[in-house]
Amino acid sequence: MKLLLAILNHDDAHTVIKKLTEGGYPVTKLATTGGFLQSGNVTVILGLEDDKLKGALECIEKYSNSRRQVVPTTSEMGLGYYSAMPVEITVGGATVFVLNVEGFHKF
Ligand code: 2BA
Repeated sequence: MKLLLAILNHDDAHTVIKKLTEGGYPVTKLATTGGFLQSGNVTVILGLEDDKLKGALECIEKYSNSRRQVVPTTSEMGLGYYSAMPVEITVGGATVFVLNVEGFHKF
């Protein structure tokens, strides 16, 4: 059995979760915050039998989009002056971790 942790872009999360649920994959949704952008994203947890892993990954990949985003940074110009330098970064699609599960219980 595997535990899948997928960090999704907030804008994709609704569709990804809907498609996973329709596909018969059990999903728990967590509201999370990215450390770098300090903005909201969504993490989903799925406990899956090994033969379901591939299908779940394909579904997440299909409905997660990467985006270019401009973020402000500041740099020191000398003499105490600072300049705001926007930089463009690529965020997502999805960041996915797959873990082996040692035990699974429902009490
Ligand atoms: P954030 O930490 O808010 O990062 C958002 C995006 O900012 C990242 O997109 C990446 O393109 C950029 N970024 C992050 N750290 C950076 C840095 N030190 N310098 C320059 N750019 C940087 P993604 O890589 O697609 O990550 C999206 C979100 O997934 C992250 O949000 C974070 O919440 C999570 N994440 C990504 N990699 C992770 C990891 N190895 N462990 C835990 N969470 C991770």
